[in-house]
Amino acid sequence: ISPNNVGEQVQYEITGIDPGAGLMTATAKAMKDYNLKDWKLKEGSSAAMTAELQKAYEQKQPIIVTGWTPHWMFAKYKLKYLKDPKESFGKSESIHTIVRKGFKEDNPNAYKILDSFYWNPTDMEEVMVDIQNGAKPEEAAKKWVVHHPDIVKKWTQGVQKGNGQKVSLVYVAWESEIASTNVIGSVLKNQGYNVTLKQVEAGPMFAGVANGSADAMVAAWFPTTHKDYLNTYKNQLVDLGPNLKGTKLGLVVPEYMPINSISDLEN
Ligand code: PBE
Repeated sequence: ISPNNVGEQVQYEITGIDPGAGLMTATAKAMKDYNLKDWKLKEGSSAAMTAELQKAYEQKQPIIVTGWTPHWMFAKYKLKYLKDPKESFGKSESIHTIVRKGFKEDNPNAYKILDSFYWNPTDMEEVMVDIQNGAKPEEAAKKWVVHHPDIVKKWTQGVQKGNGQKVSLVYVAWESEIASTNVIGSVLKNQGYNVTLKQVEAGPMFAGVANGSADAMVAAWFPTTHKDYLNTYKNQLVDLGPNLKGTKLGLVVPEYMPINSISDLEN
Protein backbone atom coordinates (compact mmCIF):
# COMPACT_ATOMS: atom_id res chain seq x y z
CA ILE A 1 0.00 0.00 0.00
CA SER A 2 1.57 3.27 -1.06
CA PRO A 3 0.75 6.46 0.81
CA ASN A 4 0.38 8.32 -2.47
CA ASN A 5 -2.60 6.52 -3.89
CA VAL A 6 -4.55 5.24 -0.94
CA GLY A 7 -7.66 6.82 -2.50
CA GLU A 8 -7.33 4.78 -5.64
CA GLN A 9 -6.63 1.63 -3.69
CA VAL A 10 -9.83 1.91 -1.68
CA GLN A 11 -11.69 3.19 -4.77
CA TYR A 12 -12.24 6.51 -2.99
CA GLU A 13 -14.66 4.78 -0.68
CA ILE A 14 -15.14 5.11 3.07
CA THR A 15 -17.02 2.18 4.56
CA GLY A 16 -19.84 3.65 6.62
CA ILE A 17 -22.63 2.31 8.82
CA ASP A 18 -26.41 2.92 9.02
CA PRO A 19 -27.51 6.22 7.45
CA GLY A 20 -29.27 7.38 10.63
CA ALA A 21 -26.04 7.32 12.67
CA GLY A 22 -24.60 10.68 13.70
CA LEU A 23 -21.25 9.26 12.68
CA MET A 24 -22.43 9.34 9.05
CA THR A 25 -23.38 13.02 9.31
CA ALA A 26 -20.01 13.74 10.93
CA THR A 27 -18.20 11.86 8.16
CA ALA A 28 -20.07 13.79 5.46
CA LYS A 29 -18.98 16.98 7.23
CA ALA A 30 -15.37 15.76 7.40
CA MET A 31 -15.45 15.00 3.68
CA LYS A 32 -16.43 18.63 3.05
CA ASP A 33 -13.99 20.06 5.57
CA TYR A 34 -11.06 18.13 4.09
CA ASN A 35 -12.16 18.66 0.51
CA LEU A 36 -12.59 14.94 -0.32
CA LYS A 37 -14.55 15.70 -3.47
CA ASP A 38 -14.00 12.41 -5.28
CA TRP A 39 -14.80 10.27 -2.28
CA LYS A 40 -17.96 8.32 -1.50
CA LEU A 41 -19.32 7.31 1.87
CA LYS A 42 -20.86 3.88 1.61
CA GLU A 43 -23.98 3.24 3.72
CA GLY A 44 -24.57 -0.09 5.38
CA SER A 45 -24.72 -1.20 8.98
CA SER A 46 -22.33 -1.61 11.89
CA ALA A 47 -22.31 -5.35 11.32
CA ALA A 48 -21.53 -4.98 7.60
CA MET A 49 -18.78 -2.48 8.36
CA THR A 50 -17.04 -4.77 10.85
CA ALA A 51 -17.39 -7.71 8.46
CA GLU A 52 -15.66 -5.72 5.71
CA LEU A 53 -13.00 -4.56 8.13
CA GLN A 54 -12.30 -8.13 9.18
CA LYS A 55 -12.07 -9.31 5.58
CA ALA A 56 -9.67 -6.53 4.59
CA TYR A 57 -7.62 -6.92 7.77
CA GLU A 58 -7.09 -10.63 7.31
CA GLN A 59 -5.73 -9.99 3.80
CA LYS A 60 -3.85 -6.82 4.76
CA GLN A 61 -5.88 -4.92 2.22
CA PRO A 62 -6.43 -1.17 2.45
CA ILE A 63 -9.70 -0.03 4.04
CA ILE A 64 -11.06 3.09 5.72
CA VAL A 65 -14.07 2.74 8.00
CA THR A 66 -16.19 5.02 10.15
CA GLY A 67 -15.47 4.02 13.71
CA TRP A 68 -16.08 4.89 17.32
CA THR A 69 -14.98 4.18 20.86
CA PRO A 70 -15.98 2.24 22.94
CA HIS A 71 -15.86 -0.60 20.43
CA TRP A 72 -14.53 -4.16 20.52
CA MET A 73 -12.73 -3.68 17.21
CA PHE A 74 -9.86 -1.90 18.93
CA ALA A 75 -9.31 -4.95 21.13
CA LYS A 76 -9.43 -7.37 18.22
CA TYR A 77 -7.41 -5.55 15.54
CA LYS A 78 -4.49 -3.14 15.48
CA LEU A 79 -6.21 0.03 14.35
CA LYS A 80 -5.68 3.76 14.47
CA TYR A 81 -7.87 6.82 14.18
CA LEU A 82 -6.84 9.16 11.37
CA LYS A 83 -5.93 12.49 12.91
CA ASP A 84 -8.62 15.10 12.60
CA PRO A 85 -6.88 18.49 12.87
CA LYS A 86 -10.05 20.31 11.77
CA GLU A 87 -12.08 18.59 14.49
CA SER A 88 -14.83 17.63 12.06
CA PHE A 89 -15.73 14.77 14.37
CA GLY A 90 -16.02 17.02 17.40
CA LYS A 91 -14.55 16.37 20.79
CA SER A 92 -14.98 13.53 23.25
CA GLU A 93 -18.64 13.12 24.20
CA SER A 94 -20.96 11.53 26.72
CA ILE A 95 -23.72 8.99 26.22
CA HIS A 96 -26.97 10.09 27.86
CA THR A 97 -30.01 8.31 29.20
CA ILE A 98 -33.32 9.75 27.99
CA VAL A 99 -36.84 8.94 29.20
CA ARG A 100 -40.26 9.93 27.99
CA LYS A 101 -42.22 12.70 29.65
CA GLY A 102 -44.36 11.32 32.45
CA PHE A 103 -42.19 8.24 33.01
CA LYS A 104 -40.97 9.53 36.37
CA GLU A 105 -44.55 9.88 37.62
CA ASP A 106 -45.69 6.57 36.12
CA ASN A 107 -42.74 4.51 37.30
CA PRO A 108 -40.65 6.39 39.90
CA ASN A 109 -38.52 3.40 40.91
CA ALA A 110 -37.54 2.30 37.42
CA TYR A 111 -36.86 5.98 36.75
CA LYS A 112 -34.43 6.08 39.69
CA ILE A 113 -32.50 3.11 38.33
CA LEU A 114 -32.26 4.63 34.86
CA ASP A 115 -31.24 7.95 36.40
CA SER A 116 -28.44 6.27 38.39
CA PHE A 117 -27.17 4.16 35.50
CA TYR A 118 -23.52 5.10 34.98
CA TRP A 119 -20.52 3.03 33.98
CA ASN A 120 -17.11 3.36 32.36
CA PRO A 121 -15.92 2.64 28.82
CA THR A 122 -14.00 -0.42 30.09
CA ASP A 123 -17.25 -1.86 31.48
CA MET A 124 -19.04 -1.40 28.18
CA GLU A 125 -16.08 -2.89 26.32
CA GLU A 126 -16.16 -5.97 28.51
CA VAL A 127 -19.72 -6.68 27.39
CA MET A 128 -18.98 -5.84 23.75
CA VAL A 129 -15.97 -8.16 23.60
CA ASP A 130 -18.01 -10.97 25.13
CA ILE A 131 -20.71 -10.55 22.49
CA GLN A 132 -18.10 -10.39 19.75
CA ASN A 133 -16.70 -13.67 21.06
CA GLY A 134 -20.07 -15.29 20.53
CA ALA A 135 -22.12 -14.68 23.67
CA LYS A 136 -25.76 -13.70 23.16
CA PRO A 137 -26.20 -10.03 24.15
CA GLU A 138 -28.60 -10.99 26.94
CA GLU A 139 -26.15 -13.57 28.34
CA ALA A 140 -23.17 -11.21 28.11
CA ALA A 141 -25.19 -8.57 29.95
CA LYS A 142 -26.26 -10.99 32.69
CA LYS A 143 -22.67 -12.08 33.13
CA TRP A 144 -21.44 -8.49 33.48
CA VAL A 145 -24.17 -7.81 36.06
CA VAL A 146 -23.13 -10.87 38.08
CA HIS A 147 -19.45 -9.87 37.93
CA HIS A 148 -19.97 -6.25 38.96
CA PRO A 149 -22.32 -6.26 41.94
CA ASP A 150 -20.75 -3.13 43.45
CA ILE A 151 -21.47 -1.03 40.39
CA VAL A 152 -24.98 -2.42 40.00
CA LYS A 153 -25.67 -1.73 43.67
CA LYS A 154 -25.03 1.96 43.07
CA TRP A 155 -27.85 2.00 40.54
CA THR A 156 -30.35 0.05 42.60
CA GLN A 157 -29.54 0.85 46.23
CA GLY A 158 -32.55 1.94 48.23
CA VAL A 159 -34.86 1.63 45.25
CA GLN A 160 -38.12 -0.20 45.84
CA LYS A 161 -38.49 -3.35 43.72
CA GLY A 162 -40.87 -3.41 40.81
CA ASN A 163 -44.04 -5.40 40.56
CA GLY A 164 -43.96 -6.58 36.98
CA GLN A 165 -44.57 -3.08 35.56
CA LYS A 166 -43.67 -2.75 31.90
CA VAL A 167 -40.56 -0.84 30.87
CA SER A 168 -39.82 -0.54 27.17
CA LEU A 169 -36.34 0.33 25.98
CA VAL A 170 -35.44 1.25 22.41
CA TYR A 171 -31.98 1.03 20.88
CA VAL A 172 -30.11 0.86 17.59
CA ALA A 173 -27.98 -2.13 16.56
CA TRP A 174 -24.72 -0.32 17.29
CA GLU A 175 -22.43 -2.67 19.21
CA SER A 176 -21.99 -0.16 22.04
CA GLU A 177 -25.75 0.30 22.43
CA ILE A 178 -26.54 -3.40 22.17
CA ALA A 179 -24.25 -3.79 25.21
CA SER A 180 -25.58 -0.90 27.30
CA THR A 181 -29.26 -1.55 26.59
CA ASN A 182 -28.97 -5.23 27.46
CA VAL A 183 -27.16 -4.43 30.70
CA ILE A 184 -29.65 -1.87 31.99
CA GLY A 185 -32.45 -4.14 30.74
CA SER A 186 -31.02 -7.01 32.73
CA VAL A 187 -30.76 -4.89 35.87
CA LEU A 188 -34.36 -3.69 35.52
CA LYS A 189 -35.53 -7.28 35.04
CA ASN A 190 -33.69 -8.37 38.18
CA GLN A 191 -35.44 -5.54 40.01
CA GLY A 192 -38.85 -6.91 39.11
CA TYR A 193 -39.77 -5.14 35.88
CA ASN A 194 -41.24 -6.60 32.73
CA VAL A 195 -38.67 -5.23 30.30
CA THR A 196 -38.89 -5.20 26.52
CA LEU A 197 -36.00 -4.25 24.27
CA LYS A 198 -36.86 -3.04 20.81
CA GLN A 199 -34.28 -2.58 18.09
CA VAL A 200 -35.06 0.31 15.75
CA GLU A 201 -33.28 2.86 13.52
CA ALA A 202 -31.82 6.01 15.05
CA GLY A 203 -34.65 8.37 14.02
CA PRO A 204 -37.43 6.12 15.35
CA MET A 205 -35.45 5.61 18.57
CA PHE A 206 -35.58 9.32 19.40
CA ALA A 207 -39.11 9.66 18.01
CA GLY A 208 -40.32 6.70 20.07
CA VAL A 209 -39.20 8.19 23.39
CA ALA A 210 -40.42 11.65 22.29
CA ASN A 211 -43.92 10.43 21.44
CA GLY A 212 -44.14 8.12 24.44
CA SER A 213 -44.38 4.84 22.54
CA ALA A 214 -41.15 3.83 24.31
CA ASP A 215 -40.17 4.59 27.91
CA ALA A 216 -36.43 5.08 27.65
CA MET A 217 -33.16 4.84 25.76
CA VAL A 218 -29.53 4.85 26.93
CA ALA A 219 -28.03 5.65 23.53
CA ALA A 220 -27.98 9.43 23.06
CA TRP A 221 -24.51 10.74 22.18
CA PHE A 222 -24.25 14.39 23.21
CA PRO A 223 -23.42 17.16 22.53
CA THR A 224 -22.45 16.54 18.90
CA THR A 225 -23.29 13.15 17.40
CA HIS A 226 -27.04 13.28 18.01
CA LYS A 227 -27.54 17.03 18.12
CA ASP A 228 -29.93 17.03 15.16
CA TYR A 229 -32.17 14.50 16.87
CA LEU A 230 -31.95 16.45 20.10
CA ASN A 231 -32.90 19.69 18.37
CA THR A 232 -35.89 18.04 16.75
CA TYR A 233 -37.26 16.49 19.93
CA LYS A 234 -35.76 18.40 22.84
CA ASN A 235 -39.05 19.68 24.26
CA GLN A 236 -40.51 16.17 24.29
CA LEU A 237 -37.62 14.34 25.97
CA VAL A 238 -36.34 14.15 29.53
CA ASP A 239 -32.54 14.03 29.55
CA LEU A 240 -31.19 12.19 32.61
CA GLY A 241 -27.58 13.06 31.83
CA PRO A 242 -24.53 10.91 31.07
CA ASN A 243 -24.40 7.16 31.62
CA LEU A 244 -20.85 7.04 30.18
CA LYS A 245 -18.17 9.61 29.46
CA GLY A 246 -15.23 9.55 27.08
CA THR A 247 -16.36 8.47 23.62
CA LYS A 248 -14.66 9.17 20.32
CA LEU A 249 -15.68 9.17 16.66
CA GLY A 250 -13.63 9.25 13.51
CA LEU A 251 -12.17 7.55 10.48
CA VAL A 252 -10.40 4.36 11.46
CA VAL A 253 -7.83 2.35 9.52
CA PRO A 254 -5.64 -0.67 10.23
CA GLU A 255 -2.22 0.28 11.58
CA TYR A 256 -0.63 -1.11 8.43
CA MET A 257 -2.17 1.71 6.37
CA PRO A 258 0.56 4.25 5.48
CA ILE A 259 -1.54 7.32 6.33
CA ASN A 260 -2.09 9.13 9.62
CA SER A 261 -4.42 12.02 9.05
CA ILE A 262 -7.66 12.72 7.23
CA SER A 263 -5.72 15.45 5.43
CA ASP A 264 -3.65 12.68 3.79
CA LEU A 265 -6.76 11.68 1.82
CA GLU A 266 -7.09 14.93 -0.08
CA ASN A 267 -6.07 14.53 -3.69
N1 PBE B 1 -22.42 5.39 16.86
C1 PBE B 1 -22.53 4.55 18.04
C2 PBE B 1 -23.70 6.12 16.90
C3 PBE B 1 -23.91 6.46 18.30
C4 PBE B 1 -23.47 5.22 18.96
C5 PBE B 1 -21.27 6.25 17.06
C6 PBE B 1 -22.31 4.57 15.70
C7 PBE B 1 -23.94 7.24 15.91
O1 PBE B 1 -23.03 7.54 15.14
O2 PBE B 1 -25.04 7.80 15.87
